[in-house]
Amino acid sequence: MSFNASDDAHPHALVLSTEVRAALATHHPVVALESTIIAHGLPRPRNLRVAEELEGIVRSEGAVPATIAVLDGRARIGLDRAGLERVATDPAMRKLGHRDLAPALATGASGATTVSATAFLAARAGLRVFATGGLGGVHREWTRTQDESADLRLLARTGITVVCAGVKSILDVPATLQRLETLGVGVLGYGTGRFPGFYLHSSGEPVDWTVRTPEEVAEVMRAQDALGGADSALIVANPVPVSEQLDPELHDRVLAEALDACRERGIVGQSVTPFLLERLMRRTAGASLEANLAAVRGNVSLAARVAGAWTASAPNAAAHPNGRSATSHDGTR
Ligand code: PSU
Ligand code: MN
Repeated sequence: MSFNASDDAHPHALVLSTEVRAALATHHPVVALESTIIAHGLPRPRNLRVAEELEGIVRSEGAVPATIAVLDGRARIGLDRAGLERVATDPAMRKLGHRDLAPALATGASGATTVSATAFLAARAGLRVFATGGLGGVHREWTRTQDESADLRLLARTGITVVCAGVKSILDVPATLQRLETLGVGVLGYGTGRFPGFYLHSSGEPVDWTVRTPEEVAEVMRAQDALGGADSALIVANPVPVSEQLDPELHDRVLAEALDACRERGIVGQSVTPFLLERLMRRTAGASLEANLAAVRGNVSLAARVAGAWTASAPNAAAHPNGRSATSHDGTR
């Protein structure tokens, strides 16, 4: 599939920052960063500082950050300081999954992008590496609510490498891993044979493949391409260090209580994940937030190194041929 700038009703559906566009053109490493964690996953005003810190981590590893969000009906790939500030502070910022992108563009809405929307836009723009905290997945109440994050199906059909600390531990982790297997999404444990547990170093679940360096991740990406192109995602599951994880006993106790509260209040749909994350933060006196941030920082740093290893090993594969024609220039930076 390709969509072309000149014959599209929304000719500038994707707007790349000048810096991101230049990086892609010169095969310089770029890392996509999602914005839902900033707008809806972290408390204000710390969220803006975190957004800037994460971009700084990407830069310190020699890559270009591309935080992704929709502003006034335009999908932005790479935000300037004012854009980041809007994502972090504007109370009208919606939460946009992949399916929300078209209505948001058509109506001129603004919103932060989840993993599903960010991965979609990043791949369309020609980016291959993406960092986040924890993926969405199958919720523990699935048999009653059928709540499975759109992240999973989108990753099943998007060729992007996602560095994350596993899936959020508020989810049914074994069920989510089963779905990833069914959907054909590759999972690599980074330096571990266990799937990470987001706030926790380990979820206790095994992974089938372990890699130990950014170069090894890049080799797997090249092998995807050698097999005819990455048409599903590669998850690099990077655990938070044991020294920075949430106390597992505290985690289990507080999570059980938060899940009860969520059920009692009848919270459903897009509000479930932000509710649970916020509840955990309050009931652990901020300890879950620190573990979440430690995980995200580690993922962003690793993603930048993976992007570097990948552009070094496949210098002409840095841009996706379909993505580039759908993009335009925003005149910043
Ligand atoms: N990782 C975090 N914090 C978050 C999220 C991920 O550390 O807030 C967001 C991501 O944007 C992910 C979303 O896509 O939570 C999942 O929401 P849902 O379960 O409603 O699909
Ligand atoms: Mn959901």
